[in-house]
Amino acid sequence: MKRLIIVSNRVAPPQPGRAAPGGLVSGVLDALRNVGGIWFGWNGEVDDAAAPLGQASPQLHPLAGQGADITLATVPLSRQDYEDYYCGFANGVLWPSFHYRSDLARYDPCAYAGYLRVNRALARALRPLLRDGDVLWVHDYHLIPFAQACRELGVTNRIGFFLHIPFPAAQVVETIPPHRELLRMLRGYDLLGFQTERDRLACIDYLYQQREAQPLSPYLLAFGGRLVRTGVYPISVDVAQIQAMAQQSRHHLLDAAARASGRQAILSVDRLDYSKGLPERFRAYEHLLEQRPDYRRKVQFIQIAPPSRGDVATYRRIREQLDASAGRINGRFSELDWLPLRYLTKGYERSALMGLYRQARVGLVTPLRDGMNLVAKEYVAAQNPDDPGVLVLSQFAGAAVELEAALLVNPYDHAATAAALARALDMPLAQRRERHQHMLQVLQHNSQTQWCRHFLRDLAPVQLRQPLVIPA
Ligand code: GDG
Repeated sequence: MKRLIIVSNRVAPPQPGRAAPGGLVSGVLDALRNVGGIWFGWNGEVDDAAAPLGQASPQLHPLAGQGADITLATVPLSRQDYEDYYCGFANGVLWPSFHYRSDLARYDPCAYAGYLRVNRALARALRPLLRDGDVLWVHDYHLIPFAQACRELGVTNRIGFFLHIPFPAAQVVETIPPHRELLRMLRGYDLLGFQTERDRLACIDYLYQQREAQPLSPYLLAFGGRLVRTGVYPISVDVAQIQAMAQQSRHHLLDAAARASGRQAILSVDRLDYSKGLPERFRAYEHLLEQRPDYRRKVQFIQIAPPSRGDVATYRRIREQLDASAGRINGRFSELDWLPLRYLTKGYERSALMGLYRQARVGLVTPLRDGMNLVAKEYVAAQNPDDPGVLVLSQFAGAAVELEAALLVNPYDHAATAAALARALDMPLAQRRERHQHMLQVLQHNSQTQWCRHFLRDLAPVQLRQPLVIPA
């Protein structure tokens, strides 16, 4: 059986006694558990004393208790590499640009050079661990050049790439100064996987416009003299695991505040990121309280927002903006016995979070752009099917393609979002059940297991009926 080699920016395995992992990690482990292999990437540590990643050899740790033989192979990053590759180019340029926020991108040629340097160094570090027949699955925008770097070292194994974030329209990609050189490096992959058809089409459209690739069939490209397949694989969640966690959660975080008062909870959970639409969402809630005084005291909005990427300046700014906005809303509407908004900038244990989802009458998930958004799927999975809550979901999240039975909103339209909130709060039980059942069926059909299975199936060599001449 072939080994699977997962390559991701961060290797973050579950720790004994710590919170159960989120969708990406559990999806990756699910894939590895079936065949065994290696999970390779950064260990999350920044080593101030180290020189930029050069000849680093990965630290190897077996991952116990998984059934198959799984090894974690990790490297630390030097301060310079962390600043250039991670903060500077990946999160300073690619993340904002791919989320249609070119205005927030700060391009620095040195950071881009660092991004390429780290990708090459990671490929060199992995190379000695590879065996013939290993299949490589590379994750996300940090690692666009990774396959090309492997090819330059003589690696001929199958290599697939999955983009977790949106692929934007060609004109937006073109705002990234080295876009051509960068995206040309995708030709090192055998399979390019996306969350939605919209993302897949945007990518091939860009490659055709740049004359980098030509279509051979709807899903096959001739790209740099190689045959490259494309496909759509919506990431999902483990419904049974979430149901069990939500039911068993002993952390009834809402009990004290909500149960006593009978207030309905509106819940949002996001990494503190400008793509998640928090200021717009706060504005929508404020609009609801302004226009509909009858809801005051009857609802409570809980926003959980663990900070992330605090070393990137744009993330510090969004935090300041939200502190001010939360203060204004609570200042305007609070009563001695009612706090309209609970804004919590810290993380919670996963099982507690699933319990909280189940108790919230409304799940409010309104990113301005999102590859998929697992919170939306987790919220649906965690509900009590007999008395489910209502999902209010941004039309710009990848999840909206599958979860069309949610109340879909344009997050830039705060009045419409406020109206959807009111509709969700008032929705009769029969309609809540019908919508929830529809969404649950979708999650059971497009499961987390299917995400892995379909990607790996399509990464197998393409069987052609007749030899193909691939244009150079
Ligand atoms: C990227 C793409 C795509 C959040 N707060 C806590 C916590 N979380 C967990 C959630 C969820 C995960 O973090 C967030 O996942 P998302 O999908 O919502 O967003 P990104 O982090 O931006 O992920 C996204 C995803 O990749 C997968 O492909 O869906 O579009 O941007 O699982 O539950 N978990 C715990 N405590 C918290 O306080 N334990």
